[in-house]
Amino acid sequence: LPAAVCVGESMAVLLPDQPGPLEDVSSFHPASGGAEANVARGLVALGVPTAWVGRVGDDGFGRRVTRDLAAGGVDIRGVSVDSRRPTGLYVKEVGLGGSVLHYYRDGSAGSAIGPSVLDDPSAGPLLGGARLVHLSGITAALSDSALELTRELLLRPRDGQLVSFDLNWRPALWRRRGPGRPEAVLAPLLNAADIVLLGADEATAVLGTGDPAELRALLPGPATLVVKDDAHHATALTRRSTGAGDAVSGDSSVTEPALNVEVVEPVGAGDAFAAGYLTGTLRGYGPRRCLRLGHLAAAATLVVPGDHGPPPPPDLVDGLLRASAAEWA
Ligand code: KDG
Repeated sequence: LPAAVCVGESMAVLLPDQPGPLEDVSSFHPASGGAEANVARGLVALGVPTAWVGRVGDDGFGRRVTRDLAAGGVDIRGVSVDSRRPTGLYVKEVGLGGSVLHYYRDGSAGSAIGPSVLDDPSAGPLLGGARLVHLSGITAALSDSALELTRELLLRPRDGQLVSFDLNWRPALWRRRGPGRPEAVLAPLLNAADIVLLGADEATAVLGTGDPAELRALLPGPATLVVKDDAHHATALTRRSTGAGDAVSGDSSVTEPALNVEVVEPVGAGDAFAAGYLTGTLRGYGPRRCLRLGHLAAAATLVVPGDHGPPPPPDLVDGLLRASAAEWA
Protein backbone atom coordinates (compact mmCIF):
# COMPACT_ATOMS: atom_id res chain seq x y z
CA LEU A 1 0.00 0.00 0.00
CA PRO A 2 1.24 3.55 -0.66
CA ALA A 3 2.53 5.46 2.34
CA ALA A 4 0.59 8.59 1.38
CA VAL A 5 -2.72 9.31 -0.33
CA CYS A 6 -3.66 12.73 -1.67
CA VAL A 7 -7.35 13.44 -2.23
CA GLY A 8 -8.73 16.19 -4.45
CA GLU A 9 -9.47 17.36 -7.96
CA SER A 10 -6.92 17.13 -10.72
CA MET A 11 -7.52 19.19 -13.83
CA ALA A 12 -6.22 19.65 -17.31
CA VAL A 13 -4.21 22.86 -17.60
CA LEU A 14 -3.63 25.18 -20.53
CA LEU A 15 -0.41 27.15 -20.11
CA PRO A 16 -0.04 30.17 -22.41
CA ASP A 17 3.09 30.15 -24.54
CA GLN A 18 3.48 33.87 -23.88
CA PRO A 19 2.47 36.27 -21.10
CA GLY A 20 -0.38 38.71 -21.58
CA PRO A 21 -4.17 38.77 -21.77
CA LEU A 22 -5.78 35.53 -22.91
CA GLU A 23 -7.35 37.20 -25.95
CA ASP A 24 -3.86 37.85 -27.31
CA VAL A 25 -2.29 34.47 -26.58
CA SER A 26 -1.67 32.57 -29.81
CA SER A 27 -1.03 29.09 -28.41
CA PHE A 28 -1.29 27.10 -25.23
CA HIS A 29 0.70 24.20 -23.93
CA PRO A 30 -1.34 21.37 -22.36
CA ALA A 31 -0.40 20.12 -18.91
CA SER A 32 -2.12 18.89 -15.80
CA GLY A 33 -2.50 20.27 -12.30
CA GLY A 34 -4.65 20.38 -9.22
CA ALA A 35 -3.10 21.10 -5.87
CA GLU A 36 -3.41 17.71 -4.16
CA ALA A 37 -2.39 15.83 -7.31
CA ASN A 38 0.65 18.11 -7.48
CA VAL A 39 1.51 17.12 -3.92
CA ALA A 40 1.17 13.45 -4.91
CA ARG A 41 3.62 13.96 -7.76
CA GLY A 42 5.97 15.86 -5.49
CA LEU A 43 5.93 13.12 -2.86
CA VAL A 44 6.69 10.45 -5.43
CA ALA A 45 9.50 12.57 -6.88
CA LEU A 46 11.05 12.62 -3.41
CA GLY A 47 10.70 8.86 -3.02
CA VAL A 48 7.42 8.45 -1.12
CA PRO A 49 5.06 5.86 -2.67
CA THR A 50 1.84 7.85 -3.06
CA ALA A 51 -1.65 7.45 -4.51
CA TRP A 52 -4.00 10.12 -5.75
CA VAL A 53 -7.71 9.60 -5.12
CA GLY A 54 -10.13 11.59 -7.23
CA ARG A 55 -12.57 11.54 -10.12
CA VAL A 56 -12.07 12.41 -13.75
CA GLY A 57 -14.48 12.49 -16.68
CA ASP A 58 -14.56 9.85 -19.40
CA ASP A 59 -12.84 12.23 -21.79
CA GLY A 60 -9.47 13.14 -23.24
CA PHE A 61 -8.57 15.55 -20.45
CA GLY A 62 -9.40 12.89 -17.87
CA ARG A 63 -7.18 10.40 -19.66
CA ARG A 64 -4.40 13.00 -19.90
CA VAL A 65 -4.55 13.87 -16.22
CA THR A 66 -4.55 10.20 -15.21
CA ARG A 67 -1.75 9.35 -17.62
CA ASP A 68 0.39 12.27 -16.40
CA LEU A 69 -0.03 11.17 -12.80
CA ALA A 70 0.84 7.57 -13.67
CA ALA A 71 3.85 8.76 -15.68
CA GLY A 72 4.95 10.67 -12.58
CA GLY A 73 4.86 7.39 -10.65
CA VAL A 74 1.65 8.14 -8.74
CA ASP A 75 -0.56 5.16 -7.86
CA ILE A 76 -3.82 5.71 -9.78
CA ARG A 77 -5.77 2.69 -8.58
CA GLY A 78 -8.08 4.98 -6.60
CA VAL A 79 -9.06 7.15 -9.59
CA SER A 80 -12.68 6.77 -10.64
CA VAL A 81 -14.11 7.70 -14.01
CA ASP A 82 -17.40 9.57 -14.11
CA SER A 83 -19.21 9.04 -17.39
CA ARG A 84 -21.70 11.87 -16.78
CA ARG A 85 -19.43 14.80 -15.91
CA PRO A 86 -16.42 16.37 -17.63
CA THR A 87 -12.90 16.66 -16.31
CA GLY A 88 -12.20 20.14 -14.93
CA LEU A 89 -9.84 22.55 -16.68
CA TYR A 90 -7.92 25.61 -15.71
CA VAL A 91 -6.33 28.16 -17.98
CA LYS A 92 -3.39 30.18 -16.69
CA GLU A 93 -3.16 33.87 -17.59
CA VAL A 94 0.27 35.32 -16.91
CA GLY A 95 0.21 39.05 -16.18
CA LEU A 96 2.69 41.56 -14.86
CA GLY A 97 1.27 41.37 -11.35
CA GLY A 98 1.30 37.55 -11.31
CA SER A 99 -0.79 34.74 -12.71
CA VAL A 100 -4.56 34.37 -12.69
CA LEU A 101 -6.11 30.91 -12.86
CA HIS A 102 -9.36 30.73 -14.84
CA TYR A 103 -11.33 27.72 -13.72
CA TYR A 104 -13.69 25.68 -15.90
CA ARG A 105 -14.68 23.17 -13.28
CA ASP A 106 -18.29 23.86 -12.24
CA GLY A 107 -20.11 20.53 -12.32
CA SER A 108 -16.86 18.67 -12.99
CA ALA A 109 -16.30 15.01 -12.29
CA GLY A 110 -13.70 15.97 -9.69
CA SER A 111 -16.11 18.11 -7.72
CA ALA A 112 -18.59 15.20 -7.50
CA ILE A 113 -16.30 13.26 -5.18
CA GLY A 114 -17.92 12.39 -1.85
CA PRO A 115 -17.88 10.09 1.18
CA SER A 116 -18.88 7.08 -0.94
CA VAL A 117 -15.25 6.91 -2.07
CA LEU A 118 -14.46 5.51 1.39
CA ASP A 119 -16.42 2.38 0.47
CA ASP A 120 -14.98 2.12 -3.01
CA PRO A 121 -13.19 -1.24 -3.37
CA SER A 122 -10.12 0.44 -4.90
CA ALA A 123 -9.90 3.82 -3.16
CA GLY A 124 -11.24 2.78 0.26
CA PRO A 125 -8.36 0.47 1.25
CA LEU A 126 -5.82 3.03 0.01
CA LEU A 127 -7.38 5.68 2.21
CA GLY A 128 -7.65 3.32 5.14
CA GLY A 129 -4.12 1.94 4.95
CA ALA A 130 -1.98 5.00 4.28
CA ARG A 131 0.28 6.43 6.95
CA LEU A 132 -0.59 9.93 5.71
CA VAL A 133 -3.68 11.37 4.01
CA HIS A 134 -3.22 14.80 2.46
CA LEU A 135 -6.17 17.16 1.96
CA SER A 136 -6.66 20.80 1.17
CA GLY A 137 -9.16 23.63 1.48
CA ILE A 138 -9.75 23.43 -2.28
CA THR A 139 -11.64 20.15 -1.93
CA ALA A 140 -13.71 21.64 0.88
CA ALA A 141 -14.75 24.43 -1.53
CA LEU A 142 -15.72 22.23 -4.47
CA SER A 143 -19.16 20.93 -3.48
CA ASP A 144 -21.22 19.75 -0.52
CA SER A 145 -20.21 16.14 -1.13
CA ALA A 146 -16.50 17.02 -1.42
CA LEU A 147 -16.75 18.99 1.84
CA GLU A 148 -18.47 16.02 3.48
CA LEU A 149 -15.64 13.71 2.41
CA THR A 150 -13.05 16.16 3.73
CA ARG A 151 -14.85 16.22 7.08
CA GLU A 152 -15.10 12.44 7.23
CA LEU A 153 -11.42 11.95 6.53
CA LEU A 154 -10.53 14.38 9.29
CA LEU A 155 -13.06 13.35 11.88
CA ARG A 156 -13.21 9.56 11.55
CA PRO A 157 -11.15 7.51 14.03
CA ARG A 158 -7.68 7.37 12.51
CA ASP A 159 -5.72 4.77 14.39
CA GLY A 160 -2.38 6.51 14.03
CA GLN A 161 -2.95 7.78 10.50
CA LEU A 162 -1.73 11.34 10.00
CA VAL A 163 -3.86 13.84 8.11
CA SER A 164 -2.23 16.91 6.63
CA PHE A 165 -4.25 19.89 5.44
CA ASP A 166 -3.07 22.74 3.27
CA LEU A 167 -5.35 25.76 3.62
CA ASN A 168 -5.10 26.57 -0.12
CA TRP A 169 -7.43 29.54 0.10
CA ARG A 170 -9.22 29.96 -3.23
CA PRO A 171 -11.79 32.77 -2.84
CA ALA A 172 -12.94 32.33 -6.47
CA LEU A 173 -14.12 28.81 -5.63
CA TRP A 174 -15.85 29.84 -2.40
CA ARG A 175 -17.68 32.67 -4.16
CA ARG A 176 -19.25 30.10 -6.45
CA ARG A 177 -20.63 28.26 -3.44
CA GLY A 178 -22.85 31.26 -2.71
CA PRO A 179 -23.23 33.20 0.52
CA GLY A 180 -21.73 31.73 3.63
CA ARG A 181 -18.67 32.09 5.76
CA PRO A 182 -15.85 29.96 4.42
CA GLU A 183 -13.75 30.73 7.48
CA ALA A 184 -16.38 29.10 9.70
CA VAL A 185 -16.14 25.99 7.50
CA LEU A 186 -12.37 25.95 7.22
CA ALA A 187 -11.29 26.68 10.80
CA PRO A 188 -12.68 23.43 12.30
CA LEU A 189 -11.20 21.43 9.43
CA LEU A 190 -7.78 22.96 9.99
CA ASN A 191 -8.06 22.36 13.70
CA ALA A 192 -8.86 18.68 13.21
CA ALA A 193 -5.74 17.94 11.13
CA ASP A 194 -2.39 16.72 12.47
CA ILE A 195 -0.26 18.85 10.18
CA VAL A 196 -1.51 22.20 8.87
CA LEU A 197 0.29 24.14 6.16
CA LEU A 198 -0.73 27.69 5.37
CA GLY A 199 0.62 30.90 3.91
CA ALA A 200 0.73 33.95 6.18
CA ASP A 201 -1.20 35.96 3.57
CA GLU A 202 -3.98 33.42 3.12
CA ALA A 203 -4.15 32.85 6.87
CA THR A 204 -4.67 36.59 7.29
CA ALA A 205 -7.49 36.49 4.72
CA VAL A 206 -9.26 33.54 6.34
CA LEU A 207 -8.36 33.67 10.03
CA GLY A 208 -7.46 37.33 10.48
CA THR A 209 -3.76 36.82 11.26
CA GLY A 210 -0.63 35.44 9.67
CA ASP A 211 1.39 35.53 12.87
CA PRO A 212 2.45 31.99 13.87
CA ALA A 213 1.84 32.47 17.60
CA GLU A 214 -1.59 34.02 17.03
CA LEU A 215 -2.48 31.26 14.59
CA ARG A 216 -1.46 28.68 17.17
CA ALA A 217 -3.86 30.24 19.66
CA LEU A 218 -6.65 29.94 17.08
CA LEU A 219 -5.66 26.42 16.02
CA PRO A 220 -4.58 24.45 19.09
CA GLY A 221 -5.49 21.08 17.51
CA PRO A 222 -2.76 20.22 15.01
CA ALA A 223 0.49 18.79 16.36
CA THR A 224 2.29 20.72 13.63
CA LEU A 225 1.51 24.13 12.19
CA VAL A 226 3.62 25.36 9.31
CA VAL A 227 3.28 29.03 8.42
CA LYS A 228 4.90 30.08 5.16
CA ASP A 229 5.82 33.67 4.55
CA ASP A 230 6.02 33.41 0.79
CA ALA A 231 9.44 33.85 -0.64
CA HIS A 232 11.03 34.69 2.70
CA HIS A 233 10.82 31.92 5.25
CA ALA A 234 8.61 29.33 6.86
CA THR A 235 8.02 28.57 10.52
CA ALA A 236 7.09 25.19 11.97
CA LEU A 237 5.44 25.10 15.36
CA THR A 238 5.58 21.56 16.65
CA ARG A 239 4.00 20.41 19.83
CA ARG A 240 6.33 19.30 22.53
CA SER A 241 4.82 16.86 24.96
CA THR A 242 6.53 15.88 28.14
CA GLY A 243 6.13 12.27 27.07
CA ALA A 244 4.18 9.32 28.49
CA GLY A 245 0.84 10.60 27.27
CA ASP A 246 1.22 13.90 29.07
CA ALA A 247 -0.63 16.99 28.04
CA VAL A 248 0.89 19.58 25.78
CA SER A 249 3.71 21.50 27.34
CA GLY A 250 4.16 24.07 24.58
CA ASP A 251 5.46 24.39 21.08
CA SER A 252 8.90 24.41 19.70
CA SER A 253 9.24 26.96 16.94
CA VAL A 254 11.73 26.69 14.09
CA THR A 255 12.06 29.20 11.26
CA GLU A 256 14.03 28.49 8.12
CA PRO A 257 14.68 30.96 5.30
CA ALA A 258 13.58 30.10 1.76
CA LEU A 259 16.10 29.63 -1.01
CA ASN A 260 16.81 32.57 -3.23
CA VAL A 261 15.79 31.64 -6.77
CA GLU A 262 14.87 33.47 -9.96
CA VAL A 263 11.09 32.95 -9.98
CA VAL A 264 9.59 32.10 -13.36
CA GLU A 265 6.05 31.36 -12.18
CA PRO A 266 4.91 30.56 -8.64
CA VAL A 267 1.78 28.38 -9.09
CA GLY A 268 2.43 24.92 -7.68
CA ALA A 269 5.28 25.98 -5.38
CA GLY A 270 3.07 25.66 -2.30
CA ASP A 271 2.20 22.11 -3.30
CA ALA A 272 5.86 21.28 -3.82
CA PHE A 273 6.67 22.77 -0.41
CA ALA A 274 3.99 20.57 1.15
CA ALA A 275 5.43 17.50 -0.60
CA GLY A 276 8.89 18.33 0.75
CA TYR A 277 7.72 19.00 4.30
CA LEU A 278 5.58 15.86 4.37
CA THR A 279 8.36 13.70 2.93
CA GLY A 280 10.57 14.89 5.76
CA THR A 281 7.85 14.06 8.27
CA LEU A 282 7.44 10.55 6.91
CA ARG A 283 11.22 10.07 7.05
CA GLY A 284 11.21 11.12 10.68
CA TYR A 285 13.16 14.34 10.14
CA GLY A 286 13.04 17.15 12.65
CA PRO A 287 11.25 20.38 11.73
CA ARG A 288 14.33 22.19 10.39
CA ARG A 289 15.10 19.51 7.84
CA CYS A 290 11.40 19.21 6.94
CA LEU A 291 11.30 22.94 6.26
CA ARG A 292 14.46 22.75 4.18
CA LEU A 293 13.10 19.90 2.10
CA GLY A 294 9.95 21.97 1.58
CA HIS A 295 11.97 24.98 0.42
CA LEU A 296 14.10 22.83 -1.89
CA ALA A 297 11.08 21.25 -3.55
CA ALA A 298 9.36 24.64 -3.87
CA ALA A 299 12.45 26.14 -5.49
CA ALA A 300 12.38 23.45 -8.20
CA THR A 301 8.82 24.48 -9.10
CA LEU A 302 9.37 28.24 -8.87
CA VAL A 303 11.81 28.11 -11.77
CA VAL A 304 9.40 26.49 -14.30
CA PRO A 305 6.18 27.84 -15.89
CA GLY A 306 4.01 24.79 -15.02
CA ASP A 307 2.74 23.37 -11.73
CA HIS A 308 5.72 21.02 -11.18
CA GLY A 309 9.42 21.15 -11.83
CA PRO A 310 11.90 18.29 -11.94
CA PRO A 311 12.88 17.25 -8.41
CA PRO A 312 16.12 18.66 -7.03
CA PRO A 313 19.05 16.24 -7.48
CA PRO A 314 19.39 13.89 -4.45
CA ASP A 315 23.07 14.79 -3.85
CA LEU A 316 22.22 18.45 -3.67
CA VAL A 317 19.31 17.72 -1.34
CA ASP A 318 21.46 15.62 0.98
CA GLY A 319 24.15 18.26 1.11
CA LEU A 320 21.76 21.12 1.76
CA LEU A 321 19.83 19.26 4.43
CA ARG A 322 23.07 18.88 6.35
CA ALA A 323 24.39 22.39 5.64
CA SER A 324 25.06 24.83 8.46
CA ALA A 325 22.71 27.79 8.85
CA ALA A 326 25.27 30.07 7.20
CA GLU A 327 25.73 27.70 4.24
CA TRP A 328 21.98 27.31 3.77
CA ALA A 329 21.10 30.98 3.74
O1 KDG B 1 -1.56 24.96 -6.18
C1 KDG B 1 -1.73 24.87 -7.58
C2 KDG B 1 -3.17 24.92 -7.86
O2 KDG B 1 -3.65 26.20 -7.55
C3 KDG B 1 -3.52 24.61 -9.29
O3 KDG B 1 -3.00 23.37 -9.68
C4 KDG B 1 -4.99 24.65 -9.53
O4 KDG B 1 -5.86 23.11 -7.94
C5 KDG B 1 -5.86 24.22 -8.38
C6 KDG B 1 -6.71 25.23 -7.76
O5 KDG B 1 -7.78 24.85 -7.32
O6 KDG B 1 -6.32 26.39 -7.68
